[in-house]
Amino acid sequence: MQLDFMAKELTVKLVYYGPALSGKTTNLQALHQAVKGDAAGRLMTLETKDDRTLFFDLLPLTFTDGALKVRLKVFTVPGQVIHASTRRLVVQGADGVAFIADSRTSETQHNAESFMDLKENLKSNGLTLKSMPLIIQFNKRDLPDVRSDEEIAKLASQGREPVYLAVATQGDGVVESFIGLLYLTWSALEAEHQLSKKFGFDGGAFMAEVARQLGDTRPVDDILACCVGGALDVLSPEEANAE
Ligand SMILES: Nc1nc2c(ncn2[C@@H]2O[C@H](COP(=O)(O)OP(=O)(O)O)[C@@H](O)[C@H]2O)c(=O)[nH]1
Ligand SMILES: [Mg+2]
Repeated sequence: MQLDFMAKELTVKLVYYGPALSGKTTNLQALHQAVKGDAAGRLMTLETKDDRTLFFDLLPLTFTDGALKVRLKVFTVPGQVIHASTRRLVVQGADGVAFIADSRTSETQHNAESFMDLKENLKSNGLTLKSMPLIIQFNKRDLPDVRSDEEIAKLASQGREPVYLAVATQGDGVVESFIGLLYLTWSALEAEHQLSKKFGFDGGAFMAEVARQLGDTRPVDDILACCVGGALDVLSPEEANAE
């Protein structure tokens, strides 16, 4: 997080992580398309001809609640094994992470490897998985041979992270995942920096504004309730740093 006190501007870094081809870039494209009005900047994506992310994608989004201007920089990482050093760079200074898993049973191993890789890369940046606001999205629910809803619900019930189901190519679950991630991230930043007290920043109004700009007019609580497991609780800084 970067805070410009004079300009009352907060810059938050969100990272979409996951194995190659799980749908990270597609999530950003769907978010970009969902934005109503001029909250979104240009989606910068660097793709090779086989449509794999070469470096990273960056989607800038800007929202305000009146008291504070919040710039969200949403990044993706390249999933291929050879881009390990790039992934380490991209997670540097991340305030929140969405892990995009491929739901197909054939991809279970790749998901697990990527999750371990995330853990390692956070560690090498002095961050821990436990203290990082994190949501998990099981994408590609439209394909055959995916892990069943029951299986994912069971997995979700075993972990702390909120879990979402998605078909990113159709935009399903994309905004819900993003709102869940933003909620967790904002709650963690609030716990650490007391933004509401310092700036009169209204987190609830801010979340509602973001959802509205993404074309989702439901009450924020209803959007947050779309997760199929895990909890949208935030650990206190003390809890997060405890071993
Ligand atoms: N069937 C299906 N294909 C998807 C879905 N999400 C992404 N894809 C496809 O998976 C491929 C890789 O997606 P991409 O977003 O580039 O993956 P990334 O490597 O994680 O950035 C592309 O061909 C997408 O169209 C989905 O929900 N369902
Ligand atoms: Mg990509």
